[in-house]
Amino acid sequence: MGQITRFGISMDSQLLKRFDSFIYHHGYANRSEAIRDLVRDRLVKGEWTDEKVETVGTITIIYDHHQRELAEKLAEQQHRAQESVISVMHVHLDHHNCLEVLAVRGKAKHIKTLSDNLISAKGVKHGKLVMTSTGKGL
Ligand code: NI
Repeated sequence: MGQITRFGISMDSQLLKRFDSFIYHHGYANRSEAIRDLVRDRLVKGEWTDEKVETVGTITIIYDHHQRELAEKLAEQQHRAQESVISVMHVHLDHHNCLEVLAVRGKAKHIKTLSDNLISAKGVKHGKLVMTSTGKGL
């Protein structure tokens, strides 16, 4: 972390009231911490549109492993993108359903392609890409 700089913010009273309600409901100790998080969140969003930046994220999918050839297809996609996949956790939720969480790292477009390929596969019931950051520069 660099040097701390204090600065003032002018804001519409109604907007500030809503912001204070937001920070209270999300457990923030003060406005500064909430504003820092909002700024970081916006910067991370920017990282995912910059082709030069290395991104980090997770892809979560829920699927029925009885679906014909699905497990093989999902494994094939992951092997094809093996440079982006750091780690995979597989949980057998019940007799039918599996939960898979992939930790991924690399160029945003490669990770988005992998995520789209996994989530759109027939038999995947739900999926989500969480786009976060290496943390460098935050
Ligand atoms: Ni399973």
